Amino acid sequence: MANDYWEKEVETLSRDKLRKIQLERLKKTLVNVYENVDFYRKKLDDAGVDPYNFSNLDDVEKIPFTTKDDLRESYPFGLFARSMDNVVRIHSSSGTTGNPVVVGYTKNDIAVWGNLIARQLFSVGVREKDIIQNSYGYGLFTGGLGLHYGAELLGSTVIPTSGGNTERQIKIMADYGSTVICCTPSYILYIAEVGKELGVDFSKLPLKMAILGAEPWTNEMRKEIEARLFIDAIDIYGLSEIIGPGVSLECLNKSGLHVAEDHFLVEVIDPQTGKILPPGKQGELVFTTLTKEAIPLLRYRTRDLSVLNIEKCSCGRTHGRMKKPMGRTDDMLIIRGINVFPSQIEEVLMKVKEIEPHYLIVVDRKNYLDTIELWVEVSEDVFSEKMNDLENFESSIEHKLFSTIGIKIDVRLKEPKTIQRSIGKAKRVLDRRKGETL
Ligand code: DLL
Repeated sequence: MANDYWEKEVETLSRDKLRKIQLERLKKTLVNVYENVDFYRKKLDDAGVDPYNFSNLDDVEKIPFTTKDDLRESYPFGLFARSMDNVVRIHSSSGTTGNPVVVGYTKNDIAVWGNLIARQLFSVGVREKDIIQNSYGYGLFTGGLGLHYGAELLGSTVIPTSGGNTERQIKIMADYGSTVICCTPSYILYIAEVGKELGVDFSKLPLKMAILGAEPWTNEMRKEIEARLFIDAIDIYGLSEIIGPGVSLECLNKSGLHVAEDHFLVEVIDPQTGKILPPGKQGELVFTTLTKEAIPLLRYRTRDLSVLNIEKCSCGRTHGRMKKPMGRTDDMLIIRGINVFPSQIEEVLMKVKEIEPHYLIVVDRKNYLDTIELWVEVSEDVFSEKMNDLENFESSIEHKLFSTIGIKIDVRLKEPKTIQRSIGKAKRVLDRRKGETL
């Protein structure tokens, strides 16, 4: 079934043809931003890039990067290449500090986005008969509305539940027979937990798939989710700046997320030097939009870390795959000089059978020294069973963490349901060095 295509020709283009299309579209994008966005006219002039004579895709490295700060500094509409007469939708993503990033869409941008999502959902076997419970937040966040229109275009039935009200979500899932759910990986775990409390047997529900993203999650977490809900868990990636969800999606092989390369030019760069890295090397993802009209971005630095693979996939698709993003350059914790990613900790943790997939990494500085604690819940049974032996259990996890990551992390086992649950993006790190509080 998944060997059917929504747009076979585009999805299976040879790399050569794909590059030709990318070059044509990049040329148009360069002219669009040069003629309509002061910021880019200056940037391209300064870099000596002539948008009217751009003839080689490899010259992309001459184009300057765009950063989140550039977007924040041009708040709200400074990077728009179209007037408001042509912009039909606004979304924004709120950072914790500074101005939010604001993005706009023309009618065509919305149509392209919907088609992309439809193509991606189709690629994992979603069809007209499916009932999609869309539990991504509706509103300024791109998740809810972004998936909504693509799912409708595909012809599936969409239930726009948005996030939250978890008991109602479960009732709807059971009563309306949702076959697919879209939400964050942390929220589906919460749904599983509440469902269990309500006595729901997920193996008896029609639910068969979850489209999970908007935050990093490991393959170990995937196994946990699939086992608890008796479903396939598929990774979806995207960011507001580039379009929202729909930048890439895994196929059923679950071996990398296919980037919609006819709409986005993807590069992986060395975050320190800015140099392009070859496929197979880990670095920062950089995207250039190739068809966006309202707010096209050139070489946008995502800060997300991944690895590219441009080999043809056994699903038949030729669009390159990005490895599950393992985190962001700015998520990296530096603990007494050692670099640690939350995803490394999650990977080790999820292999320990007795613990629950709810954790928080607490970083602090005491007497000028960085400290790192891992708060993790254990199930009710384990908590009472191992009550006398918790210390030993903690040390055994500490040992596992040390042998994989090379740093001493103090494990604090917590009673069930003491770590905050999330309905959207989970907060996995509490960095008290930055003054963060619970
Ligand atoms: O999170 C868009 C989205 C909605 C993606 C629904 C998938 C599903 P932002 O709020 O702008 O947009 O956040 C974008 O979230 O740069 C990554 O750091 C992170 N992120 C998104 N998807 C994934 C994923 C949406 N599958 C930021 N794995 C990105 C890891 C992800 N990180």
